[in-house]
Amino acid sequence: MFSTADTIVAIATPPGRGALGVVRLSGPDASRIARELIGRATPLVSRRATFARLSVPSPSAQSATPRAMTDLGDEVVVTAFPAPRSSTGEDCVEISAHGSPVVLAGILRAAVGAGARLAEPGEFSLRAFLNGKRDLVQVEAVADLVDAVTPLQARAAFDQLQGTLTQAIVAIEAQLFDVMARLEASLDFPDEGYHFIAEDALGAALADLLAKVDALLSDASRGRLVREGALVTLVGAPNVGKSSLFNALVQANRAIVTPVPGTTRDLLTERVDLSGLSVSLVDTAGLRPTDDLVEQEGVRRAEGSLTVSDLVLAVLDRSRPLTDDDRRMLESTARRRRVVVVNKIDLDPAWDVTSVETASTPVEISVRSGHGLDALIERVGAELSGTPDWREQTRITNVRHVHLLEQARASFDHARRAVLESNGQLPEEFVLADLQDAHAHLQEITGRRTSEDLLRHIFARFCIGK
Ligand SMILES: Nc1nc2c(ncn2[C@@H]2O[C@H](COP(=O)(O)OP(=O)(O)OP(=O)(O)O)[C@@H](O)[C@H]2O)c(=O)[nH]1
Ligand SMILES: [Mg+2]
Repeated sequence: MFSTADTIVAIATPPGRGALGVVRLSGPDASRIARELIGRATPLVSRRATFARLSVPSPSAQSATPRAMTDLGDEVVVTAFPAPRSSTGEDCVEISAHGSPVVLAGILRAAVGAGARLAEPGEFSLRAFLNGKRDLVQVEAVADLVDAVTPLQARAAFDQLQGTLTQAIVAIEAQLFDVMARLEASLDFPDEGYHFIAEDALGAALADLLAKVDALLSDASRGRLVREGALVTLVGAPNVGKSSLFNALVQANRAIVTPVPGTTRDLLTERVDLSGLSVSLVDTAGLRPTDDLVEQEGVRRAEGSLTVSDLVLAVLDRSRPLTDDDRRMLESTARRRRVVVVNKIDLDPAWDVTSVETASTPVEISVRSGHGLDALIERVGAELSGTPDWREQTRITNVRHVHLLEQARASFDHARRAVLESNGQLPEEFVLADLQDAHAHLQEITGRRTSEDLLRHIFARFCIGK
């Protein structure tokens, strides 16, 4: 996987037909191969789009048929990006053809015939990383940007691509490096008995490093939520309007809505962008004791979904008196992360919302009039992220990064405790060892220290052509 001596080729655009399709070549022979495909003798002009006619042999061309008859042709635009100013840091050529799968496959085949090798998933990004064009955080951000399904996800990924996380980590590293250098100097000249860093200065430096790591980690849960989304389940007694709310939030007439209690029997799941958060929303059967076998199974599934979800929307109907089913539902969801939703406020109230004891204020809505739905979406975001500012910039979203930062934090904490408990006998060697550990974890985030296994794991989730 890690050979970079050869020239790789892949279709960079999604499978299927389209107005345009792009084939990308990277490696020492990229230019020569591209010129063979368009029958050009002179070198391609660097970074200039060149119109050309493509002629590649069709796969079905038999020696009996005159070749020209079955050749695949197209009008293409070829652009060469010589090393090192290219996305991979190697010689790259992009061929924009019309988005015909037959033509694109023909270009691939012809490129392989001319000496290129089909790229593995993520191999272009891997080369960019190995050639120092991007660090690991940035190549992971490219993958996240491509995979983003909400604008907020795309923005968080783009920020990381621009280096927000990398800069934060580089700043921590620079400070850490200074402390490590002083400790090393103290250890190198033990006879003089001179300490290049005083105990209290060391304690303060470590406290500062910890604070910086904590600041990064503090938006990690929000970042993870932005990147990975959440599971939100609608529960409630029959007929309170769960399916109506589900339809309103997914903005489609997905679930059956009727005045008959017990309409929904099965779980219904839809992915929805709730103000930037990617939420898998689940509609469930109304919770009530029943002899109906089908409904029993529906209730069982509803309870199952409730236990695995990140947030529960506990729906009540204000237009009819609360029932035992409502109370049981409130009871069974009380210890979960939940928002109590009071529906049908367009009708006359049958009970007072303040009479129900809930940890946080219920959100009053009417699905029929649309009243309160925006407020509900805000609450879902705030409740899931634990902050009303969940749209703020998130510097860290990836679990791998969070995990490594937590390890770095543990090493800093260990070092600081050793300093605090030293009583004038500073264990410089141990503190230095802890700081070296922390440094190693930080370097693993940006990829300055990586194992082949880790790289294999990261790039395996990329698609071909990336
Ligand atoms: N007036 C009024 N009626 C509503 C509102 N929301 C839902 N309804 C009505 O309430 C009835 C039940 O709605 P559903 O969405 O099917 O309720 P549900 O909770 O999914 O019911 P089950 O699937 O049986 O558990 C339907 O007749 C809806 O039109 C609302 O905000 N105002
Ligand atoms: Mg329903």
